[in-house]
This record gives sequence, structure tokens and C-alpha cells, in this order.
Amino acid sequence: MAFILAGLILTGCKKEKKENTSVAQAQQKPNVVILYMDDLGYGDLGCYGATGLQTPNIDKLAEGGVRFTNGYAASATCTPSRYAILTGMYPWRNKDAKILPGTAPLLISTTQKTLPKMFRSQGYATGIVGKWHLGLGTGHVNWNEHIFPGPNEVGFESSYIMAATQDRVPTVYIKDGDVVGLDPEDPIEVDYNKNFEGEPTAISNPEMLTMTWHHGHNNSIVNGIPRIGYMKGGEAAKWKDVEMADHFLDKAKNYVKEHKDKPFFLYYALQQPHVPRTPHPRFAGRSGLGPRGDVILEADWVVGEFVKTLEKEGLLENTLLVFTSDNGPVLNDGYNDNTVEKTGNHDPKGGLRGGKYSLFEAGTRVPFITYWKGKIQPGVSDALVCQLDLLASLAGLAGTEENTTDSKDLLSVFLGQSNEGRESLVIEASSRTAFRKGNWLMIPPYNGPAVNKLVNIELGNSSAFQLYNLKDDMSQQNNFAEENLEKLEEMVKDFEVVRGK
Ligand code: NG6
Ligand code: CA
Repeated sequence: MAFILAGLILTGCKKEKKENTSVAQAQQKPNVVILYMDDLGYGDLGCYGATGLQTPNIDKLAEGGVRFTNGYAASATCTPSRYAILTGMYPWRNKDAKILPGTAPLLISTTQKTLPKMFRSQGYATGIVGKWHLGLGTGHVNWNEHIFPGPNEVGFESSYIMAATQDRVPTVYIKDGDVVGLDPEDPIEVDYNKNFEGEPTAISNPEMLTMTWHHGHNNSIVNGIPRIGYMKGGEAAKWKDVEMADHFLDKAKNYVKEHKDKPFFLYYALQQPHVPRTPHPRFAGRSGLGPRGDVILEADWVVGEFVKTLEKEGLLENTLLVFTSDNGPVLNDGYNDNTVEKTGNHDPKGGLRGGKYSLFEAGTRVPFITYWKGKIQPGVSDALVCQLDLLASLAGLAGTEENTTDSKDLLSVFLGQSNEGRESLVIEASSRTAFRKGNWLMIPPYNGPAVNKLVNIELGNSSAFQLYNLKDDMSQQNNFAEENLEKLEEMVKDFEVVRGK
């Protein structure tokens, strides 16, 4: 039944396109919401096998939707993955797609194809709430004036964001290009190279810290938390870390309420469980796994509240939700927050090898769920899908087609009607790439340490080729590169074709 219904909707969309979409028809197009987590691992949710922590609200999406077991972020770090999900382009095609400082210029060209532009061209309202981390402006940003180009210049009609990450300055919210709550008498200055005279840092004033740093994170102090980068001024505009989840949730709920009369695309990028992990006091200590577990519970609650809003507004049956994460998990990402000690038997990697920053599976294979009440046939899919496919796939849903090189139209897979995913995929981690084809994963030789000792994660570097069969060996223990030369050669050849395109 669900198959037939979804089929009807798709045919409906195609027809609309031919007949030159009228406003009334446009209103019937389904809304799309992407719930994007930050550093959530493949094993961090009940529906992906976690037993040490409960995520009932996200699990409910998985139970009523499609839960992908081979769903990938395009990269093992944030900026490149976000670049890919929003542009449909492999991040390694853009040499600047690396973890960006808070002062970086906008990474997406204003002339580039993007997911929100596609939706907008089909009559959708488009909005972003949450983490951006794709750069702002064209060079030197003056945070006291209107900041552009940014999300509003690459397709989002409305934006309510943090510029980079929770651990990077500026620690303020930005609404449609303007810092929220800024007192003009107390202008903001930001510098990633040198401190402003007389301003306290984690090094000069450790007594001011409520959370201490392990590596990096020893510049300006905001709310007792040491950050990356130096910032001066903007006191009244500074966010309160423990309220960030509630704050963004409020904005996302309002977005839904204000746009329910028109189809909308909302990209809601949550900050959890990235560092610094600052659960609201309601969640502090609740998981028993330390702050990382607590903020995952907080995020699960947020998802539940957000879905409730869609339901109350009568939109749940007309909204496709995509839930996923920008990269895999890390325990110690630079603060002494006891996550390593408190994580116990919980395995955020869910049996995969590596983690954030890694070319091994845990870097890029992430929770990936599609949910559309009453429209998606619930199930588990092992089809190979990547976040970069959302552009071409959702275009079909919105009533158009996108001609793309990297993004594949897998709409029927995302709607649970087909299990025919990608044949192959290039994954990326800190500018290194590896190639998956079918169940095989090939990592070419790379210089560099086998393990990043600061975060205690295996990076995937080796002087020799690595070849794994992920079907029988998801934890990548058996390297077949020497044994199966024929497969290795085929993989290298195909990899070069894609990379050379
Ligand atoms: C790293 C930070 C890490 C995190 C990461 C970005 C240090 C030592 N480490 O450089 O804490 O902020 O960048 O994470 O500064 S991401 O999820 O946005 O890619
Ligand atoms: Ca991330």
C-alpha cells in the first residue's frame, strides 16, 4: 500500500512539472526536513544496536521509516560533509573543503547548485537552523555589520545559525546575516592568530575555566569554556551553551509554524554530540555515560519535540524527514570532559573501525534514516547511499530533475521502494580518499600516523594498500590486498576513473 501511495505522489510531482506548477498544487508538495547531527556515531542509537543509552524518539523514526545500514556522510569531518550534503558535490573536488576556522570565507560559490536553491526553484520556502561551518563573507568579516554572502546567498531564504562550531569563536547566533542581540557599544572582534590585548585566555587565566582543555581549545574563554580562536566584545550577544539545544529547537519549531501554508525545506543542523558537550541541566548526568551520552539524550528529546510540532500542525503525513550525522564519533576531541572514562561498554562506532577523522568505516558510515508517516514502507535497507545523493533524489520529490555528476537519484531507495543504491562511492577524510564498490572497500597507501594519538583514533593510514570485504568483515580486520590482487587492481582502476572525472 505504502508503495502505491508513494508511487502516486511521485507521478503527481512529474505531472505538476509538465503543467507548470500552480500555487495550489505547489502547496501539496511534501515538506522536507533534514535533521543533521554533529559527530553522532553509527552505534550511538538504540535503533542501531546501542543498549547503554536510550534514544526512543529517533528509534521511532527508524521503526516507521527506512533505516540504512550502509548510509554514508561524504567525509569524516564536518565542513566537507556539509559541503557535500548541500551541493551534491564530492568535497574533494574543492581543495578548500577542510575543517574551517570561524573566520573562513564562504566555501560554497553563490553560483553553485545547492539543495535549498533546487527547492526554492520549485516553490518551496527554505530555511536553515543550527550549525553552518561553511564559511561566511568573502575575506575579512566585520561581525558588527551585515555578514554576507552566507546561507541566505546560497539558497536559504531564512537562516538562524552559529557560524562555525560550538568550540570556535564567534560564540554568537547569526540571524539572516546579523549577529543576534549585539550591542553596538560593544563591538565584536575575532582573530584566529593572535589574542586581543588584555583578554583572558585558557593559558593566562586557567582559574576562569569550568571545563579544561586537553588539546587545542586554549584560546578565548566564553562561559568558562575555552575555545578555538580569540574573540573580544559582543558580551550581550554571546550564546549560553547549556541553552543552545532549546534555543535552536525553538527556532526550528517556529520555522515550521510560520511556513506551514507553503511547502518548505528545513535544514536543521543540531550541535550534539560535538564538543564542548554542554547538556541542559535537565539532561546533565541522565545517561550515566558522561556529557557525551547526556547530549545524545538531549538531542533525542529535541527530535521528539520537533516531530511533535509537525504532528500538532498536521504536517507529519506530508513531511519527509531525513535523519543523519555529518561524521563518525570521537570521545576525546580536545576537552577533559570524562567521556573516555564514562563511556563504559557503550560503543559509539557500533562495531566499525576508526572514528571521526578516519578513512576506516566509523569515520563516514553513520546513522541514516528516512521517515515519512504513512508513505514509507518501514524497513531496513543495506543499499549503499550517501548524503550527497539527496540533491538529485529530492529534486524528483520537489518536481524537477538535477543534472549532476556526483549526486545520484536514489529517491525510490530513500522512500523504501527499491534497494538499488549506488554501485560505488568515494569517501574522504582530511583530504585523503578511499573507494567503496559493492561490498569492497579499498584504501590506497597514505603517509601519516596510523593513529591520531590525541583523539585515540586509527586514521586508516598505511604504507600498503588495504582491501576489505565489508559484508563479512565490517570491522575491517582482514586485509585482502595481497591475497586478492585481481580485485585490488579493479578497485584501483575504477577509483581512478571517478577521481579523475
Ligand atoms: C578540530 C578540533 C576539534 C573539532 C574539529 C572540528 C582541535 C585540536 N580539534 O580541529 O575539537 O572542533 O576540529 O569538528 O582544535 S567538526 O565536526 O566540525 O569537523
Ligand atoms: Ca562533525
